[in-house]
Amino acid sequence: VLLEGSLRQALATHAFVLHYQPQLELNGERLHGLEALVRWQHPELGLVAPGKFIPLAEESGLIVPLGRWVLAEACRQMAEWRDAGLLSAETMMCVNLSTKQFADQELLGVIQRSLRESGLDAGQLELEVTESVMMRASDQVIPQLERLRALGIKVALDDFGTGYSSLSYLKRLPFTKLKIDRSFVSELPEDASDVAITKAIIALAESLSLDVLAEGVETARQRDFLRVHGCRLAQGFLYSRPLAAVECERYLAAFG
Ligand code: G
Ligand code: G
Ligand code: NA
Ligand code: MN
Repeated sequence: VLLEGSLRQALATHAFVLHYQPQLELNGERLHGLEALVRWQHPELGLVAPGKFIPLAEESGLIVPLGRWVLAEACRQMAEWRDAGLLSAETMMCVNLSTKQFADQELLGVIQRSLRESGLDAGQLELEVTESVMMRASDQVIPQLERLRALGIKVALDDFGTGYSSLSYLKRLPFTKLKIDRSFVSELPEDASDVAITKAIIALAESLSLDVLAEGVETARQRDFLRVHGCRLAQGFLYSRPLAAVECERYLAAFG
């Protein structure tokens, strides 16, 4: 079992790595961005997926120092690839933030330091939050999001449609992108409800002037459906699984 002690030790021994999953424009298939996804290089278990340790990291509060490392490493890597000419200054680096990190008073300072130390432009950083963040949308979250937006950082609402959010939050919170959860994408275009829900989310994004990305795109039929219905961006195994840094470098080099 994965225990808090070993998680703490993993942080101290730098046993975490980031993988990167490409996000593409559906029209023309240009690279839009990379989503950073953390893995744990466990001495016995090998590469451990975040689903196995992020919940524990959240419960124990270790998500805060782990999240700081993720932010610093993602920014550092992105600036390195930019300087090597492997991607443009418009390509986004997308980093997942858990709700607990939003309660961290130092979050803004941590992000600013990651940008300053890496030399990455704030406009190239996007934070992904889930709808659970909006449950706390009262006092802390809105000002926190507004400060991030004021720095030029983008904020995506992840796994959209699966949480307990009210649509009124979309009006009040300064998001820049909706990510359509992959549970709505997996049975496109056969499932009539998923078709209706996906079209509705795309229309909602458009009318609120938000960018929109479909997650979990695995087939050409899903891609074609999304493209025809005006979804701008996609991410999924059809394009690429999440890649280790060295693999991602090769992917970027081949992309041109
Ligand atoms: O890579 P994988 O599909 O196993 O990721 C599962 C989930 O783990 C992702 O959907 C994401 O929400 C979460 N996750 C991955 N990396 C991070 C991270 O760096 N920070 C946080 N808070 N969550 C992450
Ligand atoms: O939304 P979140 O950040 O939690 O999801 C990212 C996770 O989804 C990653 O762990 C990644 O491995 C997984 N993922 C990415 N693309 C696909 C896909 O096309 N199909 C499936 N089933 N999972 C995917
Ligand atoms: Na995400
Ligand atoms: Mn997601």
